Amino acid sequence: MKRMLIIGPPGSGKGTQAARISESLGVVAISTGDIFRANVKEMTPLGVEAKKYIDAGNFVPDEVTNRMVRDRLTQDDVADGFLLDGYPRTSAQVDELDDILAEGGHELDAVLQLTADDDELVARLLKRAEIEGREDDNEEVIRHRLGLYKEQTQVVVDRYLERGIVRPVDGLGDVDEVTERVLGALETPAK
Ligand code: B4P
Repeated sequence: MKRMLIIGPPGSGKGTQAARISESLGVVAISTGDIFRANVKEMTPLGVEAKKYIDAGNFVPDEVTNRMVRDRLTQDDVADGFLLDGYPRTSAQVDELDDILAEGGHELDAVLQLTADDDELVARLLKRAEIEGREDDNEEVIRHRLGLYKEQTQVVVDRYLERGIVRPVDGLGDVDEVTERVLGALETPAK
């Protein structure tokens, strides 16, 4: 399993689990959210552009996001594999990822799908708001992000389900428990 992604609603534990899987399996984890936030912090042109979307809980436009991911996935350190976290989030991003991989003669091996109910997701993100103070972690924006997930990202999961590469993982429970399930899911047949 070399080329993977982790998908799930905001607060489902994508970033948390991606860091652990990356360490366990020795693959490079790439988080689009982290790349955007690093650019916002440095006030690069990309960061200035992205900030207005992120703070409102909206997706950064596909064109901007796709260009950034293309740049990242064509670097040498991912030639042997990667774990994408937070991308693709729209159908257009699925197409772009397919193109990038096909150009290198590759395809996606696995999609880890984390699930959790809305009340748990909101509770986790409000807790993170207290600790990290992220602008996009207030209840109104969180509910908006959850809505966008259902409207635009569920179709991404559906497209991968059609390919039979999705491995659903229950994201409820403590972080270690979920990590065990994620690693176990990579050993079992996909749906
Ligand atoms: P992300 O950074 O992907 O933000 P997120 O959906 O909130 O997920 P994250 O990975 O940070 O949180 P996690 O679930 O691990 O995106 C932020 C924004 O960037 C987007 O809204 C969008 O504007 C933009 N963006 C990013 N990618 C984009 C794309 N492809 N296209 C367009 N725009 C894009 O964890 C959440 C909290 O839960 C943490 O505090 C964690 O500690 C806690 N937690 C995790 N697991 C837990 C567990 N088992 N139990 C209890 N708490 C847990």
